Amino acid sequence: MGRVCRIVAISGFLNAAAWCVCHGPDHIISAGIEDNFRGPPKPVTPSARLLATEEARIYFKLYGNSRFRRFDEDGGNRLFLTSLILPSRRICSALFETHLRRRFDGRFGMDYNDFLELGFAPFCCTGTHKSLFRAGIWQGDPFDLLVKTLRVPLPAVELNQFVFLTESPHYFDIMIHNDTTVDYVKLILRFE
Ligand SMILES: [Ca+2]
Ligand SMILES: [Ca+2]
Repeated sequence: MGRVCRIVAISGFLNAAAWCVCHGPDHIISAGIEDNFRGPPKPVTPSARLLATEEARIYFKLYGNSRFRRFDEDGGNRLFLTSLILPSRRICSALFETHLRRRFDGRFGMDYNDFLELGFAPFCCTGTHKSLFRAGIWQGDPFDLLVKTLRVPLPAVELNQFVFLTESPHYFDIMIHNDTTVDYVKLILRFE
């Protein structure tokens, strides 16, 4: 079913910035398994562009292949890189979800500077291969919060621009740095 746009009357005037409502079921694209971090580690599938980012090149240079994190893999100072493939359909709404566990107890440790980056590697500021989200993972949380499910709404217009202006396959790239264990990653999409 298509998208429905509603015209809103405010104070007797029609508001041109009408809001739109997505219909149809959720379409889920995921990687990893929702098993609450149960071992053994499961493989990641980073795109070539994600592997070519500056952060990945630094890890390769310093540690070879020994410091890349898989799903459900614990340990400090490991870079998590994986990618999901977007379908060639016009997206109406998008929500990213992941389940994370911090390595330390929050009072002392190196997870304070961990961050999540989402978008299209090499995560430029402009153009189609840009970053859509980058922020600290644990900043502002209570010390005793060690596990959480993180949900990030994403701009559908940016996802559609990438899907329709670049060649397939359309990789949605995910980076998590670098003392945080990852249970799974998921994109919840609805289409127009
Ligand atoms: Ca860290
Ligand atoms: Ca898992």
